[in-house]
Amino acid sequence: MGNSNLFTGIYAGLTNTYAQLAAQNPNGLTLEGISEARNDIQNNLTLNQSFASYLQTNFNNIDKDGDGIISSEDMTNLTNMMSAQGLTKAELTQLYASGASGLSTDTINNILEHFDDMDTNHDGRITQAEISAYTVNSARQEKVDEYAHKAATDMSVFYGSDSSSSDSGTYSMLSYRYKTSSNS
Ligand SMILES: [Ca+2]
Ligand SMILES: [Ca+2]
Repeated sequence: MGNSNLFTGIYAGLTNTYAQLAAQNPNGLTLEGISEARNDIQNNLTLNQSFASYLQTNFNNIDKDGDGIISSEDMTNLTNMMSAQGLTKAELTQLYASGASGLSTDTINNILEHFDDMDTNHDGRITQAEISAYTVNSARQEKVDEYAHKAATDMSVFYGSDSSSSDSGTYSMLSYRYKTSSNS
């Protein structure tokens, strides 16, 4: 997953959908304006209904100053808030399904499956930082597991069995001690 932000497509999708809706409502984007735009057959092919639906159902939260209009400032606050606080499971599920999020099914399933483990501050929201930290930890854990496995394999070679003890000219001091103590 690297350091790229997985949610960039979601922010861009919401912002672009807002821009499209705002352009059709030059006097300000109201809840009614979103509803009309969603029902307007001329928007059928161009309006992303998932993003538009999100703006509609979360209208009052997005319209922080309560003037009944989602301004571009309200949108900036929304994406900044999402970026800082993260997305809920429900938001991820809904916005991923927009088809414009850029998130693969594998990626989203992986996140949803490990959501609670990734959500290290347990606020019900997942941030890019939490996902990155989890990914790094997982990679590290895989290395630890790999190393432990390799070490265990090396150990059995290292100590060998009694039948193979004769063919070894490369015993280390540790194995020499081991053999010595086991023979005494
Ligand atoms: Ca407003
Ligand atoms: Ca969190």
